[in-house]
This record gives sequence, C-alpha cells and structure tokens, in this order.
Amino acid sequence: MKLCIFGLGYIGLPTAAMFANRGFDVLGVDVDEERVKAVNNGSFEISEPGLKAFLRDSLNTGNLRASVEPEPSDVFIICVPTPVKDDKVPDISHVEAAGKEIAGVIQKGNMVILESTVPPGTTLNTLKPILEESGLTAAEDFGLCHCPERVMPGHILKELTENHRIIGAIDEDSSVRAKELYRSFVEGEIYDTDPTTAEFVKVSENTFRDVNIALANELALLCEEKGTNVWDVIKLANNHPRVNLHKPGPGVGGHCLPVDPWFLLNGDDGLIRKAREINDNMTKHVVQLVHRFSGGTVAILGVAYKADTDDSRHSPTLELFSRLDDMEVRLHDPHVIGYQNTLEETIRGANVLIFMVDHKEYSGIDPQEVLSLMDGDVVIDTRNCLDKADWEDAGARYVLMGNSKLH
Ligand code: SAJ
Repeated sequence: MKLCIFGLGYIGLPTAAMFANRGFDVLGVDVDEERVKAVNNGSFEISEPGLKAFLRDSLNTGNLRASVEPEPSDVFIICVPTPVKDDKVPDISHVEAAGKEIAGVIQKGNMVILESTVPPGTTLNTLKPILEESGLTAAEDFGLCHCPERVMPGHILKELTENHRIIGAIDEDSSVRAKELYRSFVEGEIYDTDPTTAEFVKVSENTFRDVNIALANELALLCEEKGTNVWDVIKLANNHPRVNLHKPGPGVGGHCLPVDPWFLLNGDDGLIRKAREINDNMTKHVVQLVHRFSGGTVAILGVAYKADTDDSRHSPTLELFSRLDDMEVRLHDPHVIGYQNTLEETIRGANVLIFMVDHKEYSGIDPQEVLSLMDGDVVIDTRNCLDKADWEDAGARYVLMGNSKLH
C-alpha cells in the first residue's frame, strides 16, 4: 500500500518513518526543498531521541522517499502545521493547500486522513469540499478521517506506538480502513467516532491541560499574597484521590498548549480565554519578581519551552527577555542553538539569576560556584527545581515563585 504524507515536521516525519518501517511504500511531501533533500540523504538533523537512527533504518528499507510533489497514492495523511495568527485566529491555510494538492491526484478508492490539530468542523466543512473539487465524492468515492496525534515531544517514538488513538471517520468503511492502517504500529486502543468529535477531543485534551496549569498559576499568585507555599499546597492537595493540581510555571510554551485552546474560542470570554491570559501573564509576574531587586545584569537559564527539549516555540523565556528590555539580560540553554555559551559566561557578574527551565543539566549546578561568579545574590526559581537550603547556605537570597515566605 502506498502512503503520501504531507508535512515532514515533528509529527509527519516520525509517522512517515514508522509506516515505512512497517513495510508501507511511503512518500513524504514537504514544501521545504532543503528538508526534502536532507530527509532523502539521511542528513536531517533532529534532536528527538532515537528518531535519527529510526529514520535511517526506514530510509535503508528503501520504503521512504521525500519530495515536494505528491504522487497518486492509496492513502494521503496530512500532518502540516496549524498555528494561530497574532490575532489568535487559527491558520489552517497549510491544511487547505495540502487538500488542494491531494485533489489534483486523488483517485476513486483512496483515503485521506487529517492528523493536524484543527478547529472542530474543519474536516467536514473545509477539507471535504476542497477534496471534492476533484469531482469525487467523500464516502462514496474516497475515505475521509480525522486522526489526531498526541505524542509528547521528547517521547515521540514511544508514544506513537503506545498512545491510544481516535479515528474520526466519515463512514464505517473509512473507520475500518484507518483502524487497519494504524494497527500496523499502534499498540494502544483505537477508538472510533465522527470527524468533528475527534477534532473536539484533541483540542479539549490540550485545553484541559492549559486551564489546569492556569489554576496552578493562579494558586501560586494567591499563595504569594497570602503568605504560604503553593508547592506544599499542591503536593498535599494531590494526596486526595480525585485531585490532580498541575504545576505553576513562568508561562506555557510549546506549539500546542498556547495554540489549541484558541481553536475552541470564537469571541467568547469564558474560562478558556481567561486561562490563556493567566498563563501568558506569568512572565509579567517574573518581571515583578526581578524588579523587586535592584537592577544590574540578569542571567536566565533555560530558553526552551520546557525541560530537556530544544524547542523554543512560544518560549516563556523569550517573552520574559522582551519584557526585561530595561535591563542587561544574558540567556543560556544547553539544548537551544544560539544560547550554548558557557554557564560561567552567562552567570559571571550577574545581579539576579533566574531558573526558567528545569533542564536536567541544571540539576548539578554548584551554588557556591555560582555565587562566587555573581555580583549579586538573588536566585529566582520558577520551577521549584532547586534546593533552598543549599542555595541559602551558599549565600543566595533564594526566591521561589509561588512562595512569598522566601522573599
Ligand atoms: N507546564 C506547566 N505546568 C505543568 C505542565 C506544563 O507550566 O504542570 C508548561 C511547560 O513548562 C510548557 C507548557 O506547559 O511550557 C506545555 O508543556 P506540556 O508538556 O504540557 O505540553 P506539550 O506541548 O509538550 O505536549 C502537549 C501534550 N498534551 C497533553 O499533555 C494533553 C501532548 O500529549 C500533546 O501531544 C502535545 O501537547 C500536542 O502535540 O498537542
């Protein structure tokens, strides 16, 4: 069976490699010629653990090729980006473009699967009509499904096989065919429903997480006001069998959580929008913490949007950097290209040191050494990733976000 996969990004590429590894004839299509060339000659740089080797195995099977053009195939899978624009309006133009390309080569009996996260209704109201410009009719002439992905960056290969999947199929035949296809590598459950429900499931999952992080952040601000430690509150509250408070943080980054909730909003002003505002305002709170101490140089550790990844999309640190425009700021991140100066260069002479990301590389930092390099002594921990006693013994004024007792 021949598959044509649109979008060789952090989902499309592993998915293409997975299917190729399982013996399918896979053509990966991407608009970026450099990326296409790099995939074909195996020189594609990816930091995702294990993916480079896995991709090389898939290429060696001869089952995986990349091109900028689609070819007639049995199944077309769309894994292109679906960002939101600056005005928070969803941008599904890449999905529409892929649909138009497929309409040019689709044949009777083919199937189209949309994996990209989209506003509910997109598969039936936007993609289906574009595909039918081919003169073929969905369900009657070709299958159509929405099958959202849920892999956690950093654990993609593992989660591609272990996570449960949802197939939102336009009809029974599409559901059966899509299930059979994904069963080639999915070991989790495969649930079926309609396309719009599947779209709603995906955006609801990430909105659930974003709203719960906003609750944790709001509790952190309240604890600072009321004089207790939110980290103790969360740890003890989560002993309750039905409570799962998330962790406060300096903001919510990545290209999913800050994006997907907007796919559910069209003007309404409720909880989901408020949660987005709370999370986006956390960098303002970190600025307030910094401004409580005299000026001077600020050293910031961690530019990625979360620990142990090199992805800095919607990074809270870059947002914080732009808000600290009145101070000299130095950034460091062992994973993100452009910020890999030495820790010493970053910290030397700094008045304030902020831990914005709890990369595992930072867990071994020696407080004594750091304080001897700094001019000041303020250390702000936004992730509760440092040992208070160690840093205070080294002479730091240790500030834990969400715990006013310490500042
Ligand atoms: N964060 C907090 N507090 C928390 C958890 C996370 O502040 O308790 C922050 C992180 O620091 C990060 C941001 O939120 O800046 C997002 O991190 P994340 O790990 O929650 O999300 P992603 O974007 O890495 O992955 C999510 C996952 N979705 C869910 O957990 C419901 C993943 O399963 C999805 O596949 C992925 O989005 C996606 O592609 O949609």
